[in-house]
Amino acid sequence: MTKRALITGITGQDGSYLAEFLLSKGYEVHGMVRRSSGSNTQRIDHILQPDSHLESIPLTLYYGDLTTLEQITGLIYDIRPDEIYNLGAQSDVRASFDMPEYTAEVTGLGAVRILEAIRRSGVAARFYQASSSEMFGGAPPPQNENSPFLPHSPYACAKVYAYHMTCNYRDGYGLYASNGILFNHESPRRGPNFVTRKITRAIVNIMSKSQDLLYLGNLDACRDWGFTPEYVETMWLMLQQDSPDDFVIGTGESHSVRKFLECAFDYAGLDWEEYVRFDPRYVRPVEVNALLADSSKAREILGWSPKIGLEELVMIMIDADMSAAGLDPPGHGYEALRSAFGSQSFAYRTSVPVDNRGQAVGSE
Ligand code: NAP
Ligand code: G4F
Repeated sequence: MTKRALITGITGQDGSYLAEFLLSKGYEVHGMVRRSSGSNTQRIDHILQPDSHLESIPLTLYYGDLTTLEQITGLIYDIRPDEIYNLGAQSDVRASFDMPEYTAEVTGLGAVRILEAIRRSGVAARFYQASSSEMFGGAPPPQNENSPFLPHSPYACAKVYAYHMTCNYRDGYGLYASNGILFNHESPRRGPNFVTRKITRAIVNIMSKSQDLLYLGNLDACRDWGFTPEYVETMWLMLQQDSPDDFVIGTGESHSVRKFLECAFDYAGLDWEEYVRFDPRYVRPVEVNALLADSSKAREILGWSPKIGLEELVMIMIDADMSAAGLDPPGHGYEALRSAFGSQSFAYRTSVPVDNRGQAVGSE
C-alpha cells in the first residue's frame, strides 16, 4: 500500500528535501503551502515541473496556514495521512525577538493545532515535530536528550512549548508523536538570512563584484552544522520505529561563525578580514553561545551517522551558489557529494545530490 505523508513547511529548506526523499521512497506526498502574493515554491518547482517524459508525480499542494485550524483539520480528514511532518515555522531566531507573539502563534501553537486535529479526527497518523537545538539555549555542551531546555529566544520558547505538547499528546492520548531535536543544518537551499548562506552568497557576490562588504554580528557563537539532506532522512527514520521517541540529531562537531567564515573565504581564495564588518543590528538580545550535539541515541537506535562535515558543507554551498550565479565553481563540493552519495539520475528520486536549482549533481 502506498503511504501518504502530509508536510507542513514543504516550501522551506527541509520540506523540499523531505518531499524529494519521501517521493524517492514511493510515498504520495501532500504539502501545505502559505498563500503568498509572490512565488514561494521555488524550492519545489523542479518537482512540480519535471521533464515531460517523466510519469506524473504524486505531489499535491494545498493552501493552508498554521495559524488556523480550519485547513489543518480538513486536510487530515481528507488525506488521512499515515505520517505528518510539522516543519512549518517562523524559524528565524533573530526575527523572533521582533515578532514574539506571531512566533508563538505559528511555531508554538501551530504544532498543537495539528496534534489536536489528529486527536479529534481519530486518524492514525504518526506525527513528527521539528524541534530544535535552540531549545537548549544556555545548557552546557554537549547536549543530548537529557539536557535541560534553557531557551534564549522567543523562537526557542515557542519550540519548547511545542516539544512538550508533542510529549503530552503522546503520553496522554497515546498518539504516535516524536520530536526530532535537530541541530543546525544547512544546504544550498538554506534561507539567505541564516548566517551560513548569508556568507556563501556574499562570497559569490564579492567575486562577481556586486557586493563590497559583508556585515555580520557575533562571530564567536559556535554551532554544530550538518548537511540538510542527511537530516531529513532521520525525520523519516524516527517515524518508522516501533514506538514514538525523541532524538537529538547533529554531527558532534561544533565550530564558530568565525571558523565558517575562514573556511568559506579560503575556499574562494579570499581573505575574510578584508571584507567582513561588524553590524550591531545582527546581535541578538540573548545569544546561544555553544551548541554541540551528542547524537549517541540516534546513532545507536536509528543507525544514523552523517557523512558531511564542515569543510565539505562549505564547499557544497559555495559550488552551488557559484553555479547559480553563472561562475565556474572549484568543484570540490560536487566531488564531496559524489563521493559521499554517488550520482543519481533524477532530482526528485533522491534527496541527496541536488543543487539549489534542483539539478541532480552528478547526472550528465
Ligand atoms: P524554513 O526554510 O524557514 O521553512 C519554514 C517553512 O514554514 C516554510 O515552508 C514556510 O513557508 C513555512 N511557514 C512559515 N510560517 C507559516 C505559517 N504561518 N503557516 C504555514 N507554514 C508556514 O525552515 P527550515 O530550515 O526548513 O526548518 C524546518 C523546520 O525545522 C522549522 O520548524 C524549523 O524551526 C526547524 N528547525 C530547523 C533547523 C535548521 O537548522 N534548519 C534546526 C532545528 C529545527 P514560506 O516558504 O511561505 O515562508
Ligand atoms: O544562522 P543563524 O541565524 O541560525 P540559528 O540562530 O542558530 O538558528 C537556526 O538553527 C536553529 C537550530 O539550532 C533552528 F532551530 C533555527 O530555526 C535556525 O534554523 O545564526 C547562527 C549564529 C548565531 O549565533 C548568530 O548570532 O550566527 C550568528 N550570526 C552572526 N552574524 C548571525 C549573523 N546570524 C545571522 N542570521 N545573521 C548574521 O548576520
